[in-house]
Amino acid sequence: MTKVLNIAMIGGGFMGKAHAMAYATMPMFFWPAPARPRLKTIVDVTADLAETGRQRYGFDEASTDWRSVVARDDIDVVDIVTPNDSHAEIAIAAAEAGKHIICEKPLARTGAEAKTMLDAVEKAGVVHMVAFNYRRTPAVALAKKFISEGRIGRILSFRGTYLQDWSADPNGPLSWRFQKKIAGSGAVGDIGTHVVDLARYLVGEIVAVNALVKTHIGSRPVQSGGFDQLAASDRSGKGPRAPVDVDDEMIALVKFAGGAFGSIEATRNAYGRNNFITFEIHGDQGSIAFNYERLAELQVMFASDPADARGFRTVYTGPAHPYGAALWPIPALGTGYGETKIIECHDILSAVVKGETPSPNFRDGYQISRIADAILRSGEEQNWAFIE
Ligand code: NAI
Ligand code: SOE
Repeated sequence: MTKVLNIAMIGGGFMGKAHAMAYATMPMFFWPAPARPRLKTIVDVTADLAETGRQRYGFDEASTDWRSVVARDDIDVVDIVTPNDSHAEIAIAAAEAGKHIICEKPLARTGAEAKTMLDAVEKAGVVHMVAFNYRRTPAVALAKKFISEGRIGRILSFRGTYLQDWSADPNGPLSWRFQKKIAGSGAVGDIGTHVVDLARYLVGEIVAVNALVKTHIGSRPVQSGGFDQLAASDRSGKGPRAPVDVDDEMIALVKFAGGAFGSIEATRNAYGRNNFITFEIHGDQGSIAFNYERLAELQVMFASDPADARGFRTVYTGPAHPYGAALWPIPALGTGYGETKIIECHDILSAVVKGETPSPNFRDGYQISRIADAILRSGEEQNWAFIE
């Protein structure tokens, strides 16, 4: 019989919805499922929000007290989908209570904070994952497969971007994502870390960075409480404004331990770009290119192709590719953001059942936070920053 794992979800905003959808649908895709998730309890800051989450996402119970929830004997997995400032406190308490943990990215606001979380999960011996889900896009996993098989040879360079435009309007609200005490940093931690995860996954460890980091919009209309209004409709700019104390944009040169080099860019102010996560990787035997805005496709070029047929070709991911057997039966039927979260849900529950350490885990999350720290430090000092 399929094992049942009881889930406690802390936070019911954007990611609460994405993770709840993944728990509900994962066994429809991955069957036999590693475990059947039971949506036991959802926690939010007010009784109204928690109850709305319960009804909307299908949890048994609602609560406003994450401390008592993570300590309960009948909870197996704690899913942390709150803003970044509460990840550490919740994760450490959950680890001390012996719960397995999936925590949204970035793992923490700083490398030092992430280290306290890593220490707690390792001490407790629980399974842990950080939710950098874009590496679970089938086309990205296919890029990893090609690189691991040596199909593009030795990696020479990586160019990665994450460009969005939801914060380009100076009258967009000052949500938690623009407040250092809550978010830790701006574009660097929020979206740059996704590219750092992809770079480490595909190419290897990053050992040094040299970055430009800037805040273009110095103040925004105050948004008091509530969850992040990423695309708020009220852009009148009326009402009091408060300072933005995080970065808007960064461009970094990066050096990899294996000798490759490259660049990483992140901004949420790039008009016309929505979820423009791209990478282009050049090897000495070929190249790979990916754009999340066309996420079912991988562009590949192999140097061994005949001279008269050289050039990038489009591979449409489907059943022949990573995770494909569990998804849809025909290539290019369409996969989306939801599928990355369904795959992520499968992989964390599978790791829990098998007692394995999945990737990316809190050690990866810690290392990524250290790299984010180094990017910010380099931006301030206008110099190379090294990650030992
Ligand atoms: P959100 O603002 O939409 O929702 C956050 C929710 O957490 C709200 O319902 C809020 O009331 C609740 N909350 C805040 N503090 C809480 C506490 N102490 N206890 C219980 N509930 C609490 O935020 P969103 O977009 O869902 O982001 C949450 C996390 O997910 C962040 O770390 C963010 O960086 C990450 N994220 C990851 C994405 C990905 O693609 N992997 C996409 C969007 C967000
Ligand atoms: C906002 O920039 C955001 O929701 C990020 O927080 C997520 O990590 C990203 O995947 C989508 O955009």
